[in-house]
Amino acid sequence: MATDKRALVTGVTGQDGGHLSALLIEKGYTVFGLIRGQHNPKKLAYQHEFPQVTLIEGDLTDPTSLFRAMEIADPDEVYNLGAVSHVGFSFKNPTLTLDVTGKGVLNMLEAIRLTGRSERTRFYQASTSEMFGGLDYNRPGRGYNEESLFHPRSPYGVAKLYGHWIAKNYRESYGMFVSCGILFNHEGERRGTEFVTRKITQAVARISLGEQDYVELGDLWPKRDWGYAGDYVRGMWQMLQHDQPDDFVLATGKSHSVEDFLAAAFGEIGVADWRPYVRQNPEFLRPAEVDILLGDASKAEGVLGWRREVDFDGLVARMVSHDRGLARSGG
Ligand code: GDR
Repeated sequence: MATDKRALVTGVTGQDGGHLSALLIEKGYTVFGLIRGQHNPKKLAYQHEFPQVTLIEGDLTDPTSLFRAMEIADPDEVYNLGAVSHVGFSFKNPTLTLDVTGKGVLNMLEAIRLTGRSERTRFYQASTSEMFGGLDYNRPGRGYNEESLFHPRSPYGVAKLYGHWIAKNYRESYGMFVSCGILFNHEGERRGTEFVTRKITQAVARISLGEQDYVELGDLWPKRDWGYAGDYVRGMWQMLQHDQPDDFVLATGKSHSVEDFLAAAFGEIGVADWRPYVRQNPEFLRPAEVDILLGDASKAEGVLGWRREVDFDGLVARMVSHDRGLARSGG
């Protein structure tokens, strides 16, 4: 598919950045990625996988670097995926989280506006189901949708809520094409091993080869609406191709506990009783927990025609199989 479009992706070396880079390259975009730090250990692997992408050194907390990135990339579309994105980490680094995950959105929007690109450049903001908080009083039976009440439960969720509202404010104040994807948890083989799903599938793979005895986790009862990241980046792209900027929930409409994920992942290696392989470590407990997340993606399905290809069982099978392959090859 030929296009002359140019895209700038922040958080390009993260899970979604990888999936989105592949999608945009396939669609013929000229892709630029913002990369942070004097020495970023992820840079080499990213460049090896995506040599077509031009990396620009910059940081969401440094507005001048974002102005520079705007001049170099001159993008039709900006996907703001960069963030401090680990909820547990955000409790230990709340100020950094605010600066990157919250104020970083404002810095990026200002870089678009003040370099005269408000009319041309479309902006995607990576909003999150963590803004809802999963509490009894605001938890709809059919799942959270775009109208649901927010009640974030972590410094990460609070910072993301600022990012969400400043993005909407720029849409309303300056008429910019700004769309927010309120994405529920999305996982896969590119997921960082600090997140619970990949931590489990990596451990299951190693346990199956006798290389690890058990995995240490926090609470096992929280429930999440887990989808496949590859399906979700297609939704991000669709949001920016739509004729109107808007907000959309992406979710599966099914919720599973961490225990359910453990059972499914150990099931993949023929282990019915996973309990002997799991220990609780208080280090992984959070000062406030989000109990249950369930999303209702009817709007994205109806308006954008968004569809998912991978379900919960398919997701777990895919991740375990990938991690077994990696473990066998010594990865
Ligand atoms: P989450 O994802 O906080 O939902 O945010 P995560 O995988 O970190 O946690 C999911 C649930 O598992 C529980 N848990 C553990 N979590 C981690 N990371 N490590 C453990 O050892 C562990 N044990 C139990 C957690 O307490 C939680 O209840 C993710 C991130 O990608 C966000 O950036 C994104 O916005 C949301 O998903 C949607």
